[in-house]
Formats: sequence, C-alpha cells, structure tokens
Amino acid sequence: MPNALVASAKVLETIDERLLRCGISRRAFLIFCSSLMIAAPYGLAITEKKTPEEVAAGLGKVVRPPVIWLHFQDCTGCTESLLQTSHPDFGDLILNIISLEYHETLMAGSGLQARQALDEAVKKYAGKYILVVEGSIPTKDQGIYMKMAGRPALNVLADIGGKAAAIVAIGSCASWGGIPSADPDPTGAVGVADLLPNKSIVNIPGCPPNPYTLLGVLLQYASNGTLPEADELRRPKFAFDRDIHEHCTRRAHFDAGNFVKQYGDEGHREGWCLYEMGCKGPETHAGCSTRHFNEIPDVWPIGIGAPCIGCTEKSVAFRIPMFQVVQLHTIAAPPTSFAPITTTHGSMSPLATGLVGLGVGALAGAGYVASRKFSKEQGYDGPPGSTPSNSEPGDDA
Ligand code: FSX
Ligand code: SF4
Ligand code: F3S
Repeated sequence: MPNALVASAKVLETIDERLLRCGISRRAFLIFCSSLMIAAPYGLAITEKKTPEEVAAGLGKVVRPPVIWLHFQDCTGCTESLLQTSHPDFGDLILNIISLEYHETLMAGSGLQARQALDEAVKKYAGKYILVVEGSIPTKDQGIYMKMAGRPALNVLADIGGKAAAIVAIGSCASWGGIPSADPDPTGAVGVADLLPNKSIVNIPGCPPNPYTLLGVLLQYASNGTLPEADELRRPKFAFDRDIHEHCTRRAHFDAGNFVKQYGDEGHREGWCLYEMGCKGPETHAGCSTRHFNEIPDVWPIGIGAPCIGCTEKSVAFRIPMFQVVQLHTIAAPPTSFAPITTTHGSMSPLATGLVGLGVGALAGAGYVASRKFSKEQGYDGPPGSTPSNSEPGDDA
C-alpha cells in the first residue's frame, strides 16, 4: 500500500520537527519509545530488535499522521485511557506524535467553530487521514438517538469514514457495539465494520482498550503505510494473539486448584485464581496479562483482584453474565513457564508476571529496564509535572 502520508510531508511535520518545535526533550521521547517497545513490540516493525535510541531515531523521521477522532455512543473511557498515563505528560507527548485534527473531548472549540474545524480537516486530508471511531453507532430510528451537527450518526460515519485512508475502531463499542448493544439494545448499536465492511478497518476492542495498541497501529501506518496483520475479528494479532489465561499472573493457582470463592476471602487476599468468580480469561484474547495499563505494574483487571469480563471478545462481554463460569474447552497444555504459586503482587518482574514467550519476554524486559533507567535519570519517579515538556496538549498551531 503506498503511503499517502509521504505525499503530505510538505504540510505535515515529522515527529522530530514537532518535538523540537514544542521544546520536548529527547530524553522524554526516549522514555516514551521504551514504553512503546514493551507495549506494542510487534505492532511496530520499527521497534523490533532495536535499542530505545534506535527506535527514537526511526520514529523521529516519521511524518505525524493526521487523525480525526469521532465520538458516537461511548463513555469516553477510550480517550481517558489514552490520556491517563503514569509518566508525567505522556498524554501530552502522545498528542504531539500524532496530528490530532479533531477530537470533541480535547478541543477547545465548540458549536460552529468545531464543525468548521472538522469540515476543514476532512477536506484538507481527504484520502489521507486516519479516522478513529470511539463508541457504537445507533442504527434504529435514524437521528433520534444521536446527531452530530444536525446529521444522523449513520450519515456522519458514511461521509467521514468514506473519505478516510483507514479506520481504527477504538474500544469494544466501536468494534461491535459494546455496552450500548447489550440486551435489549434500544438503539440498534453496531460497530464500524458492520456499516463500512469494505474499508480498511482495524478493531482495537477493550472497554477500555490498551492505548499502546492504538499507538502501535497509528505509528506503523505512519511509518510504512501498512496496517498490522489482523485476526478474523480484525484485531491486530500483535496485541490479541494470546488469551489472558495463558500468561495470567494467577495461572499457577488455577493449575494448583486454588480458587477464590468470595470477594475478600482468604484466597482473594492471597491472589488466588478468579475462575470460580466468573473470570473469562480462558476464552479472552488480549495482551492485558503481559501489557499492563498506564505503565503501572499490576494495573489490569485481574491484577487488582477483579475477574476478566472478556471485554475484548465480541461474544463474551455484555453477552455472558459476569459470574457465569466459562467452559474450559479452549485450554491447551500449560505453558512451559508461568508464575510460581508464591508470586507476590504489587511489583513487576518478568518471572512474577508469568510473562510472555521467550522473545517477547526478552524484549519486554529490556524495554522495561531501559524505561526504569531513563525514568531514574530524569527523576520521573517524582511527582507529576516534572517532564521537560512545555507544549500544550493538542496544540497544533
Ligand atoms: Fe465503549 Fe469507549 Fe467501553 Fe467506554 O468510549 S469501549 S464504553 S470504556 O470508552 O467506547
Ligand atoms: Fe487468571 Fe482467570 Fe485464568 Fe484464573 S481463570 S488463571 S484468574 S485468567
Ligand atoms: Fe478486558 Fe479482561 Fe483485559 S476484562 S481489560 S480483556 S483482563
């Protein structure tokens, strides 16, 4: 696929140019790159078998991809998960790496001003922009449940989605309906691919999804004009090629028959397996057990003591009751390495997280160590606000 962004290089900055113009330090970018290597190592060819410095050098030359972000029926949790990063000002950095042309939650303008900004962005980057869709689209009683600037949601998606180079459906709602489509589904909520089946669409389900998966997809597209290899549900394989149960930090307890019976019981306090509490990990494909949220070790549902509800699966979350125990027909032989029963919770180690296969584990470990090293050098373990960035989020002037 030819990279349409290359043709736009004269009007769009490279990431390096942008960071320089906004006074963002190289070190802040290096820390970000090492986090990216942990979270989306295979989503981005540019990160494979490289040091953070090499990754930063490669990414710096990439033209910032123009992104138009539309909200439909959603809770805005997908946007929140992108912005709620643990490193100070990572959200700011992310917004400098992509060229966010329109985003209702983040932009200052409203009303006519916002509508004009959207129209201008669509016109200026027609055929080149990536459309990110957050939320499901109502199909019943057109215009009753949602309108944008007087237009029914269906028309907005057909128009703006039709002119996009590619579409990323962020979150389970945009992927296939999500919460709004739960029974009795009053709005007839569907995902983007149901309405635009012939477009290039990547689904990044999750409620909310891991934001680094989105970054991996956007940056791969920006760097070489391709989208990652996807599974039958259009999910990028690099992030959804394994099930939660396979590398779960509590897997050793599952194999030993140690199950939580009730929230707050001794097993729950000890970090035992949540299978009998309805955990859907055995039939849920996602990287949560190895790529935690917001760069904080153990920040993922099972890590904080809640069962996986299967939020990345089309036929699990919001379809199967939360406490219903899943069948174990999908479970293969246990992996050769996973966490010992004595795993302690609250800190990350390659062993304790039961992590990943050998290759991914090595890369993730190296990236994590690198990020810690840079963090300490930068004093990023300190209070928020210490990043040497002085740009405004979304400032694209
Ligand atoms: Fe849906 Fe996104 Fe769940 Fe919320 O908006 S995927 S309800 S976390 O945030 O669309
Ligand atoms: Fe982890 Fe759930 Fe599997 Fe138990 S059932 S090991 S908590 S994924
Ligand atoms: Fe969702 Fe399960 Fe991960 S609920 S966030 S897929 S652990």
